[in-house]
Amino acid sequence: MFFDEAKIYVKAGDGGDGVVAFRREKYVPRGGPSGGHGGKGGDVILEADPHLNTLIHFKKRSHFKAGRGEHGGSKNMAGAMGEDIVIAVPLGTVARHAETGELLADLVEPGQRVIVAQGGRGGRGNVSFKSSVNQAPKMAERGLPGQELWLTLELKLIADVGVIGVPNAGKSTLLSVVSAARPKIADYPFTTLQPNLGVVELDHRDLVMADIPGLIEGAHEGAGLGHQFLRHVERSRLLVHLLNGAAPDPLADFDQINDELRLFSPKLAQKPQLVVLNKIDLPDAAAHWPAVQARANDMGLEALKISAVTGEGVPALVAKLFEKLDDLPREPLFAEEVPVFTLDEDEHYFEIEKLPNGWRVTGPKIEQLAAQTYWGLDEAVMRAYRILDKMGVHAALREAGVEVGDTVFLDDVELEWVW
Ligand SMILES: Nc1nc2c(ncn2[C@@H]2O[C@H](COP(=O)(O)OP(=O)(O)OP(=O)(O)O)[C@@H](O)[C@H]2O)c(=O)[nH]1
Ligand SMILES: [Mg+2]
Repeated sequence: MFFDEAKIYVKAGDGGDGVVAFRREKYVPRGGPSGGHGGKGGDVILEADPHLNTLIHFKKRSHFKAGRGEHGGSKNMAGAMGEDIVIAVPLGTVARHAETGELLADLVEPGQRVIVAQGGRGGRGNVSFKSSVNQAPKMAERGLPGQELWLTLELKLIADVGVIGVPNAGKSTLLSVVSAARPKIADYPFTTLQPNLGVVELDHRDLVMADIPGLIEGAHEGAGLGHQFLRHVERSRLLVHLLNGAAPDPLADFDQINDELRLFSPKLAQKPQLVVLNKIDLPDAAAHWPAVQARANDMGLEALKISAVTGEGVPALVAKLFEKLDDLPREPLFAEEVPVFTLDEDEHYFEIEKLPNGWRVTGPKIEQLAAQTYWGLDEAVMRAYRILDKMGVHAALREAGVEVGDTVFLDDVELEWVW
């Protein structure tokens, strides 16, 4: 398969901070809590856009950031949500986490959207921490950072037209004259070792044509090279069956290749075929034409004759390809992999590390707590300690040998241990 590739950096918006505030009312010395929530940060979204054909636009721009959530207001006002950013990609784009390789999105439907980086949650204002025992909480949460990561984007180009035939039929020559592709061409079999793809244009429309290595008897069992590449044309909508007009018996080749297709995959054998006799510039090839045409007609197939070298019949072939494709539905691309967005498996998991000057605790929940807590507010700190206790962090630290007065880093927040 042919890939177009790009690497981009995405950063979702940070969540806005929650606020500590109290109502001021006439005759009421101290009103209830009224600190609003911070807004959620914007998400980074990929959207499949049918008007795009390549990933080339990411050469110009490779960094994308969504908006941050606003902080909460004092009068119970929630902060505004950060704005999402929508990145348009062509159909057939697969997005992976650049470091882990994890599949994040496989965009196949026009307009399909997938969130690839989640905006951070807004922090809760002190309204949320009011309880029967604490009518006036002096604590709130800070917003969480938005996810940020590098993505690799790969575009799987699916050929609309697959050119099949025996070695030396002139498949690569044909591709080279109808597209900008420059495949290797030579007068011996198996010149083509890898599929070549080219874009064929006509009146502002385009189609993708694939030229694969030549097929021989036994191809379905792995003889020659064609076998591994038949999959490549399995998704194409139309096959051009190219016959080598210079061969002693092009029709025998034709039958042979059709047998191989059937044996490899019935689905492939049923694909619409256009029978094309090549090398018609040679007298021997021209002599084969009436028989080829008759056979194709018997099978209900259309036949054309061309010379890829002189160009005779080539424009008619190109026009025919576009005409045929107009009537053939696009296959849904592929559903081998389902898009998933996984969160960290065990969010309570943490690790303790001994540093020369203290200790460091890390883990997904620890990271969240460190970012979320207003470390200057006693009540917020007490709450954080309670959560750490429930998670078993205290016990683990004690076991590791932490003593009162030691320095403990919660992710990157420095604390003096007081337990
Ligand atoms: N006279 C004549 N020769 C042609 C024509 N088309 C291709 N050839 C020649 O046929 C030979 C094989 O051409 P390729 O395009 O490499 O054939 P292929 O089908 O890609 O071959 P493999 O990659 O080996 O399967 C080359 O020497 C071409 O110049 C044609 O229309 N007329
Ligand atoms: Mg070739």
